[in-house]
Amino acid sequence: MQAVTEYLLSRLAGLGIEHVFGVPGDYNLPMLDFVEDHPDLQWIGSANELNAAYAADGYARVKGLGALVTTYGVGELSALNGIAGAYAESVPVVHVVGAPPIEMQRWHAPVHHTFCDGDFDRFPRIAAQVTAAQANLTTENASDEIDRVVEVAVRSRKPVQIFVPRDVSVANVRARNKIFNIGTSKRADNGQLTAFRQHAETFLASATSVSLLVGHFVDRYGARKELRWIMESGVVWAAVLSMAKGVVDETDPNFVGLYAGSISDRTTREAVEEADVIITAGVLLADTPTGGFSHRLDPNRRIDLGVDDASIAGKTYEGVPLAEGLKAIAQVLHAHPASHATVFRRSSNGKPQSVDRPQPDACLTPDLFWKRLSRNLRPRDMLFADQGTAFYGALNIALPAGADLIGQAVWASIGYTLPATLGAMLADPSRRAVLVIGDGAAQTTIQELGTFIRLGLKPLIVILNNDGYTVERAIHRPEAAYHDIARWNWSSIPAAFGADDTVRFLRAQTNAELDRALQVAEIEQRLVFLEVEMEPQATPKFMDRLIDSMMKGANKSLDVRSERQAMP
Ligand SMILES: Cc1ncc(C[n+]2csc(CCOP(=O)(O)OP(=O)(O)O)c2C)c(N)n1
Ligand SMILES: [Mg+2]
Repeated sequence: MQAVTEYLLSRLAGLGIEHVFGVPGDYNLPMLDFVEDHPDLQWIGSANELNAAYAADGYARVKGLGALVTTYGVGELSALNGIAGAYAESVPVVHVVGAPPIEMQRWHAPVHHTFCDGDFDRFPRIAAQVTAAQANLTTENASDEIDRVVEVAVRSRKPVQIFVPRDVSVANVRARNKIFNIGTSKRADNGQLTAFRQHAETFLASATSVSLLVGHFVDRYGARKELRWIMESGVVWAAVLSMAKGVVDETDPNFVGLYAGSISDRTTREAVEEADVIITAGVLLADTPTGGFSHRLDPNRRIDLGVDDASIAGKTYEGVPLAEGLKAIAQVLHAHPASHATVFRRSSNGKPQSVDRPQPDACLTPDLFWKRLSRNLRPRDMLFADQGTAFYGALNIALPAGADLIGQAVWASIGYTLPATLGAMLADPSRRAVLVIGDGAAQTTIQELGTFIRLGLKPLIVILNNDGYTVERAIHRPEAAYHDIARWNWSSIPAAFGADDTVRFLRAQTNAELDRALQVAEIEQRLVFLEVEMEPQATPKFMDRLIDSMMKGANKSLDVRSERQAMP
């Protein structure tokens, strides 16, 4: 026998979780005792529940699963935006909520953190809207329900919620030894898979050029290995959508850049759209990643590899999981490589466009900043870029091999990346983390800086201080006061969050200052907090193109309907 919480924690630890994020409350305190005493788990107290959810999301993106514990009502609702973001971006997070004791719930008692109307189903109803599965534990159902929802999280790559009444959390259940494997997806239908491979073979036989457009599901469903195998064939030109930047090795000669519909670089766009066969792998063709639905991917020339099925020019093969689909394509391409095109020939090198040569004393612009920062990135770095000018600047740089860009391209909640960086660093301490976040976004989640300092983590954190909400200025009435924010003294922020000499503060306003600051950061052994000042209306060129295209796209609700895909 073991306590319900012990059982739950053994499940999480068995799936590779080593850190649990969250905020205590009287309904979850007995659970936290078990976390505290667990030999393989470390409690990471967060400044608030939203940050905990973001941190668990960042952790899950690197480790495959994340977890947080909050209290009833006040705690879980504070986490809700982070949980919904995990859903939108397909990140498996287990959200455990300490709930009032089960007898209180049965009496409909007017207890704290409720509306005192006896409705204990209200918050589970909310959770059902933003999670793939929910469980209300009782002593009778606890082990079955824990297994059921954790399995949903792992298989669907979506968040789940588990309500654990305080008394149930310490009650005994029978232990079991069921094993889950992260990375498992639905089993392939062998007949369908064979039919798909044969069709792909004939479909590709006469193609002299093949493009491959990669989306984030390739990462979420653990299919990077199969993708690399395709790249090794040397006969496809690969591009990524913004949600998948870093999934293809950008130093590969056949990597052709970021595809975002009409706002892509011309060479990238032509390589993707004009190939004889266009293969899409695990893509989500949402508005921002497609430059406002401006993608042109001829359905008749397409092979689409979805999460659970694949299709060729509209003919669908059910039961072909993404990794299997990629493997089948790799087999076909490796069997007849000579018949397809070879190395991609770049007219303007296929990589992001260069920007003007910087003047040392000139004020920094986003494009100059990113050009300089990208020189400092190393293989396997984790680069985080928050919504705002940061994310759109980051999309336009070339990443070193094995480096990843982490951000929220679709949910796009400002402030996400600061706690997500914390989570990701704990998930893989061997990788360096570089975070670039706007002043507006940072003001929403900056409290988690205290946790970095408390844990002795040493990322490079860059605050882009452009005096407010620059991306919003670019969209609508740049001079409006609602784009302004309080002017913080960023140099005193680290001390306010507990730094003594554990943080190095730097500031840069010109190219020369940025150069010096990054040289210092390169050798600094402490957390580096770098404030980069820019003009309030300085925007990355890529973002200008995106906003322009999105505005046009919004006016014509176009062929989106014909492009609408099954969301996994
Ligand atoms: C939680 C949330 N609230 C509001 C928005 C709308 N929004 C998108 S970008 C942005 C401004 C970001 O400002 P900042 O972080 O300073 O970045 P900048 O564009 O100035 O570089 C806002 C308010 C959002 N995406 N998420
Ligand atoms: Mg700003």
